[in-house]
Amino acid sequence: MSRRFALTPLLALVPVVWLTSQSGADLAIETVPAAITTDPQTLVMSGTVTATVRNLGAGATSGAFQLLAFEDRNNNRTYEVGTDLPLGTASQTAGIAANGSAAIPVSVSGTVLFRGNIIHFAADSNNVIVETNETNNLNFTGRNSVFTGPTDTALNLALKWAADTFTDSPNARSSLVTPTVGDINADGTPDVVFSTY
Ligand SMILES: [Ca+2]
Ligand SMILES: [Ca+2]
Ligand SMILES: [Ca+2]
Repeated sequence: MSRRFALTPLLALVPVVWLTSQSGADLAIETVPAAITTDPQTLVMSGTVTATVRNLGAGATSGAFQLLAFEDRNNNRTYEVGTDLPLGTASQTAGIAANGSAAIPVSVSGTVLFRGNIIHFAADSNNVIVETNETNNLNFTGRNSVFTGPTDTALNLALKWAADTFTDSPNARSSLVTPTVGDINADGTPDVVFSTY
């Protein structure tokens, strides 16, 4: 009899542990806003932006989790309280099915270091969803930015003006001042003004 009573509490714990580890959810941020409105003078970022979170796993999420937007001030691509700047959080209360996604709006507010700075988003920032991969929950603005240079970067120099063809003082070889640009004769075309000797 004493052996039967000893096993009962142990068996009651087993299903709880099994269900949690077998949920199979895996949150990842699929898309983030291309840009977030920032006042160029005050550097205050504001507005509502939307990030899309996808469940890459084979199991649905259960329970609410938090989405965090922040400025990564120590550039380590993770959020540290007291170091990084939190800009806003949103709660996703509905579950996300396997391979399903949710567009989550986040109200952001804060003064960033400079206009256009990269903003990070972290899914399940409060770490309540057990996932098969906990290392892919971040994404950030500008990630898909690419540099598009001119198709032909070769310099094709051409002589625009020659001093000896000037109407005034074609024999002058030096200038006293830094050339100034202005539309002197109001014809809509900028003029270059300087004195020579
Ligand atoms: Ca994940
Ligand atoms: Ca950080
Ligand atoms: Ca998690």
